[in-house]
Amino acid sequence: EGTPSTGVVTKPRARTKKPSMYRVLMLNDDYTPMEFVVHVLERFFGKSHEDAVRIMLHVHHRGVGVCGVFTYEVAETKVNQVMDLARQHQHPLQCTIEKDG
Ligand code: NFA
Repeated sequence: EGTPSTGVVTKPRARTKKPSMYRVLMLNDDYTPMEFVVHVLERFFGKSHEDAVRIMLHVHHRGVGVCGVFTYEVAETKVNQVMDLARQHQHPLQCTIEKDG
Protein backbone atom coordinates (compact mmCIF):
# COMPACT_ATOMS: atom_id res chain seq x y z
CA GLU A 1 0.00 0.00 0.00
CA GLY A 2 1.77 3.18 -1.29
CA THR A 3 5.50 3.67 -1.86
CA PRO A 4 7.60 2.21 0.88
CA SER A 5 9.37 4.95 2.79
CA THR A 6 13.15 5.14 2.49
CA GLY A 7 13.37 7.67 5.27
CA VAL A 8 14.99 10.08 2.77
CA VAL A 9 13.41 13.52 2.88
CA THR A 10 13.68 15.66 -0.25
CA LYS A 11 12.92 19.36 -0.07
CA PRO A 12 10.86 20.70 -2.97
CA ARG A 13 13.06 23.28 -4.71
CA ALA A 14 11.64 26.68 -5.49
CA ARG A 15 11.43 27.36 -9.26
CA THR A 16 14.53 29.27 -10.35
CA LYS A 17 13.70 30.87 -13.68
CA LYS A 18 16.12 33.56 -14.79
CA PRO A 19 14.37 36.79 -15.76
CA SER A 20 14.57 38.00 -19.37
CA MET A 21 17.32 40.58 -19.79
CA TYR A 22 17.18 43.79 -21.79
CA ARG A 23 19.89 45.95 -23.36
CA VAL A 24 19.76 49.69 -22.88
CA LEU A 25 20.92 51.22 -26.15
CA MET A 26 22.12 54.78 -26.65
CA LEU A 27 21.66 56.52 -29.99
CA ASN A 28 24.01 59.07 -31.50
CA ASP A 29 22.88 62.59 -32.36
CA ASP A 30 24.66 65.70 -33.62
CA TYR A 31 24.01 67.96 -30.62
CA THR A 32 24.43 66.27 -27.24
CA PRO A 33 27.90 67.19 -25.90
CA MET A 34 30.35 64.33 -25.55
CA GLU A 35 31.05 65.25 -21.90
CA PHE A 36 27.34 65.02 -21.10
CA VAL A 37 27.16 61.50 -22.54
CA VAL A 38 30.23 60.47 -20.55
CA HIS A 39 28.63 61.90 -17.39
CA VAL A 40 25.41 59.96 -18.03
CA LEU A 41 27.32 56.69 -18.50
CA GLU A 42 29.22 57.24 -15.24
CA ARG A 43 26.21 58.37 -13.21
CA PHE A 44 23.46 56.00 -14.34
CA PHE A 45 25.39 53.00 -15.63
CA GLY A 46 28.24 52.90 -13.10
CA LYS A 47 30.92 53.06 -15.78
CA SER A 48 34.49 54.09 -15.04
CA HIS A 49 35.56 57.28 -16.81
CA GLU A 50 37.63 55.23 -19.27
CA ASP A 51 34.75 52.86 -20.13
CA ALA A 52 32.33 55.79 -20.37
CA VAL A 53 34.58 57.54 -22.91
CA ARG A 54 34.97 54.28 -24.86
CA ILE A 55 31.20 53.70 -25.04
CA MET A 56 30.49 57.35 -25.90
CA LEU A 57 33.00 57.23 -28.78
CA HIS A 58 31.56 53.92 -29.97
CA VAL A 59 28.07 55.48 -30.14
CA HIS A 60 29.47 58.63 -31.76
CA HIS A 61 31.17 56.63 -34.53
CA ARG A 62 28.79 53.67 -34.99
CA GLY A 63 25.44 55.33 -34.28
CA VAL A 64 24.35 53.07 -31.43
CA GLY A 65 25.88 51.30 -28.43
CA VAL A 66 25.04 49.23 -25.37
CA CYS A 67 25.06 51.03 -22.00
CA GLY A 68 24.24 47.89 -20.01
CA VAL A 69 21.98 44.84 -19.66
CA PHE A 70 19.26 44.74 -16.98
CA THR A 71 15.89 43.30 -16.04
CA TYR A 72 13.05 45.15 -17.76
CA GLU A 73 12.09 47.32 -14.81
CA VAL A 74 15.68 48.43 -14.16
CA ALA A 75 16.30 49.07 -17.88
CA GLU A 76 13.13 51.18 -18.06
CA THR A 77 14.21 53.20 -15.02
CA LYS A 78 17.66 53.87 -16.50
CA VAL A 79 16.16 55.03 -19.81
CA ASN A 80 13.81 57.39 -17.95
CA GLN A 81 16.64 58.78 -15.80
CA VAL A 82 18.82 59.44 -18.87
CA MET A 83 16.02 61.02 -20.90
CA ASP A 84 14.86 63.18 -17.95
CA LEU A 85 18.36 64.57 -17.37
CA ALA A 86 18.89 65.12 -21.12
CA ARG A 87 15.56 66.97 -21.34
CA GLN A 88 16.48 69.15 -18.35
CA HIS A 89 19.65 70.17 -20.19
CA GLN A 90 17.79 70.47 -23.51
CA HIS A 91 19.89 67.78 -25.17
CA PRO A 92 18.24 65.44 -27.71
CA LEU A 93 19.99 62.32 -26.37
CA GLN A 94 17.89 59.16 -26.88
CA CYS A 95 18.01 55.73 -25.25
CA THR A 96 15.95 52.65 -26.06
CA ILE A 97 15.45 49.13 -24.72
CA GLU A 98 15.80 45.89 -26.66
CA LYS A 99 15.47 42.33 -25.51
CA ASP A 100 18.83 40.61 -24.96
CA GLY A 101 19.31 37.41 -26.95
N1 NFA B 1 27.73 63.06 -31.63
C1 NFA B 1 27.78 63.92 -30.45
C2 NFA B 1 28.72 65.09 -30.72
O1 NFA B 1 29.45 65.08 -31.68
C3 NFA B 1 28.27 63.14 -29.21
C4 NFA B 1 27.38 61.99 -28.85
C5 NFA B 1 27.92 60.75 -28.57
C6 NFA B 1 25.98 62.18 -28.76
C7 NFA B 1 27.11 59.69 -28.20
C8 NFA B 1 25.18 61.10 -28.41
C9 NFA B 1 25.73 59.86 -28.11
N2 NFA B 1 28.67 66.11 -29.85
